[in-house]
Amino acid sequence: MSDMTRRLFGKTAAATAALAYAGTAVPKLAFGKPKPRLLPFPRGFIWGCATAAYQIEGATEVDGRGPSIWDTFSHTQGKTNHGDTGDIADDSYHLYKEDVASLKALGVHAYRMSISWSRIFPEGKGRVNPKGIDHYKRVIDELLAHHIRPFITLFHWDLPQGLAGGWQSRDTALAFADYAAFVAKQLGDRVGHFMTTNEFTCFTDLSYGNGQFAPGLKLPPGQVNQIRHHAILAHGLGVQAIRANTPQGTAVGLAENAHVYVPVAETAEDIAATQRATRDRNAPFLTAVMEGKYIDSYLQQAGADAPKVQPGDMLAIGSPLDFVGLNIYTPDYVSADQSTKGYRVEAVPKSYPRMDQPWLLVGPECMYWGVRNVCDLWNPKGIYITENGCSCDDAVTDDGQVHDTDRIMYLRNHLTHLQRATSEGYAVKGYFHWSLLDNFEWADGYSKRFGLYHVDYQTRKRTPKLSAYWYRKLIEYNAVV
Ligand code: GBH
Repeated sequence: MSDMTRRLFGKTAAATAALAYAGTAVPKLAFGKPKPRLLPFPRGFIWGCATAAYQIEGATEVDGRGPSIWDTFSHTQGKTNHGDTGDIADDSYHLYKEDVASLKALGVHAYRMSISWSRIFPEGKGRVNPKGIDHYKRVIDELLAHHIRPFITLFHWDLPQGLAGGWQSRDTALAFADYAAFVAKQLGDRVGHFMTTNEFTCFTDLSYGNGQFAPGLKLPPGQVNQIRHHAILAHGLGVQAIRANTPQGTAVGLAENAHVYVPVAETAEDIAATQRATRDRNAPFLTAVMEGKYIDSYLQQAGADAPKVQPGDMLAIGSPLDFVGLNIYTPDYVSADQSTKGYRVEAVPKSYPRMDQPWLLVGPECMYWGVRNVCDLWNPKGIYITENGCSCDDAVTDDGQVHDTDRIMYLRNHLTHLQRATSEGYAVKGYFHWSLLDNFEWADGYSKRFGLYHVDYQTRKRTPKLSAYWYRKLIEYNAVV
């Protein structure tokens, strides 16, 4: 034991270690071999992986699929890195059985996937393409045959190109409800969990406000607020449509990348400030969905740019949910202050650690606080982490393996903080890793890799990374390992 250790702990190293174990019953394996020290998750916790249709499927012109705005956008010069498109992607449309085998090898209980709207309704509304829905029945049956539960997202950004005006048009929300009703009716016998939409801000603000995502428009704030309103209206009408067309007990929710606020210090003041920030900064989306209204601070700030709301809209938007899906990647730090808002969101210093993306700030406490803030504010029936993961500079080395110890570091830390949330009794029921396999990372094309499986884009060969091994062990132990 070093002098430093003695000074810090005033005990022998052995005593310090014993203290760390105190109160932790060391679980035994069936054969009496002691398990390593574990941070256990509740029994029945659901472990899964997530993907989205346009990012993995390819086969964009197969079996009658209609074009989506992401086909148009990715084929427009200068919109994606290297001009990459989703034309082939991981070719999961054809290789779905291999993907299910990969899921099986991980031992996951569930798979979150999305449906391509324009495979089902090639023009977005009207004519149905039976081959589209048949494809998803096959994929889902393959999952069920391997005892993997499908969690279905109806909309993950690939809006049918045929819908005039896209999300600028209120009609798109109505078309979404019709699409949701049809899919729910077709798949409701096989699917226990539906999510309406994925990440409002990405297909509204980033798509119509700053032009980074399809359709790549830069509209003024008033129009963007109206688009946001159409998006959450689509969600609300979608919830009603799914409920009306599925058996009792079908769980309906959404997947939202709410801003997550972490208190600078875990004091009562800073914790209260994170709650205020959570409610305030998520006002156009999650707050509106959870409360069925636009809160005053949002309306005041928007002024004349506030969305035009029709009678009945807010009732639909506030439709009760069975679960809230949170896509959590990064934190923002908040402290209490004397302003009228009562909180301050701290600026991010240049030296803040990140994964292989400028926006991917590493702050594993976001898992705990993301769950806690949402529970403390709105007490939803359940929460799923519908996405969490990171991009790393992964490569297959000479030994044929991908040694992504950085992803394991990220995962172990994030899941440790998620475990804190479950151990304190917050109603988190499952976790979906983003992503099962490397895929089309939107405007970043294929340059950013998020998978537990590496994909070779010449051959479409999938190779499990070291993190896949780690995730398999986590699931086996149902504990952070
Ligand atoms: C999720 O978005 C998506 O649901 C998923 O499809 C995606 O593949 C995954 O995460 C990984 O990115 O370039 O600085 O303007 C996560 C939220 C919102 C994070 C858009 C990146 C762009 C930031 N994303 N954001 S920036």
